Amino acid sequence: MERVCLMLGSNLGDRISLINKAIKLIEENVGVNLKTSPVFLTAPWGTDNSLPYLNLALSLSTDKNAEAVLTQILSIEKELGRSRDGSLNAPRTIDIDIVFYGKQILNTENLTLPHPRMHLRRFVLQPLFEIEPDFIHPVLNLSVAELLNSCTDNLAVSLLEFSS
Ligand code: PH2
Ligand code: MG
Ligand code: MG
Repeated sequence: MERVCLMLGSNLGDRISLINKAIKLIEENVGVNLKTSPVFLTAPWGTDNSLPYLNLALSLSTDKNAEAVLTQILSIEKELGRSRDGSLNAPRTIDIDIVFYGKQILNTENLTLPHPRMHLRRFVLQPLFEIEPDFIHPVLNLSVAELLNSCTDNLAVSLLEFSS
């Protein structure tokens, strides 16, 4: 069994319902859900003219390898109406990214582990900090708490009230 940390994001459609549906499908198809972060309302990173996101982090225990997890999450994204026609940071109903797969370091055409931009993004680090503050980034050798402390991304990240 391996620990896998996922980042969920949505900035199109009924964001909270899409995120809840994604969590359910992840629990059914990826692994045992160990920890779920609160939902955060976050300013769009990497593009000025996009819509605000909801973001949330999950920590799971899985018996699937990283490629198999990726296959499952791509299929869940598709089921929840994710289109990949748009530009790189185009609005999306749901985006599910693998942030960490245990301590695995990987660089293939389909998958880079840990997620190559996670340490540059407060919208990833803040939710992840809520559930895995002591997890050590296997390349940077810093904990999530340390990465958050030294993160220079100042885009707004705030707790969404009344979320589960
Ligand atoms: N995802 C992106 C690009 N920008 N910004 C926020 N706030 N949240 C995201 O999930 C996000 C983003 C590409 O996947
Ligand atoms: Mg993403
Ligand atoms: Mg993605």
